[in-house]
Amino acid sequence: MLNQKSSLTRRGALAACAGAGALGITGCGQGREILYAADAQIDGYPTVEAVRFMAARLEELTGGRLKMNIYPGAQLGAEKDTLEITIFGGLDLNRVNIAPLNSIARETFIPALPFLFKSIPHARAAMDGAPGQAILDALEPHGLIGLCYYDSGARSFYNARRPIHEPDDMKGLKIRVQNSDLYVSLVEALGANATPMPYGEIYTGITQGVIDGAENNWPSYFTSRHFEVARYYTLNQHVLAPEVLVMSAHRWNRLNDDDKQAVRQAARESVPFMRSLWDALVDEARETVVASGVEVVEDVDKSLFAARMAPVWDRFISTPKMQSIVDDILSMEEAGA
Ligand code: GTR
Repeated sequence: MLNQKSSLTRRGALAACAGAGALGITGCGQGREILYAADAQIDGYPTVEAVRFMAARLEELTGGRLKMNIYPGAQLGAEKDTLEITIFGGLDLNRVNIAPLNSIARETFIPALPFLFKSIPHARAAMDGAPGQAILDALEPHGLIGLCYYDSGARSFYNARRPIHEPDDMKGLKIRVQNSDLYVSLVEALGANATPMPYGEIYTGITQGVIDGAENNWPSYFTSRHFEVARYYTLNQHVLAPEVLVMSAHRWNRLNDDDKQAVRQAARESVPFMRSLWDALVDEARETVVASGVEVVEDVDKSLFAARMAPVWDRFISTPKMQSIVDDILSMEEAGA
């Protein structure tokens, strides 16, 4: 764990390197170029390991010229803040959930629409295909290059108060959400109170009663240790939105064409690697959490949650372009994706 002093020193180093890059001075790090990457998840989490895998491939593909330094565990700040830094060019790469991108490009609302994807294969096919690419492309005018998606499974509600069997059980609960209007709407649609808050503050928030619970996938619920303090988990699976790896357009625009291709290739190759780690961690998380005695509500009528959350679709699909991406995603499911 970094203390505040070393964290500040590291920030200073980052700023100096970014500044050097902006002046066209390469080789911040003995003749090599270093790309700085952030992740809010802890070291060892599949997204962090995937970016490490990418770093190794990038080094190989560029004959050791492009290296990466990866800072996991929100050492450089919460996702919302590191994204701003990435847009300004103070960070080169950032692995984030799609939710904090919602306030940057509205197309990113699409994968977070409740009950959009019918299955994990459907979500993977849509994100790997044309709809996913259209959403990544929408980031570019906002200073971010979308490189690839990683899995994030299904998000479900957990809390410290009571088991949730149906939407009405959510009434009055204070539920932490990511920094996204869509997530606020999802939770309010169930009659609960939505509290946007950084990921790193949830554990204490629950122990202190500032919030009653949150929502996330099995691996996050497990690795964040939220399951220790929020002992009711309901598999209502309202959102199957992915993680995203983005690069600062400032840095991207200074790469030559070969290096751009190497970055894209290394990112692409890290996706199947991430998914194999992910699938294994989902199983491990579920087993460990269940063994710890958490009350898991599996028998839940998802259609009741879907019906309550349905108005969110109309509210957040705000352009014909967005509607057409949504239609493409839905047709992929019909085609048996
Ligand atoms: C996790 C995701 C993190 C972060 C977190 C959250 O599933 O991997 O990047 O977005 O959720 O809820 O803040």
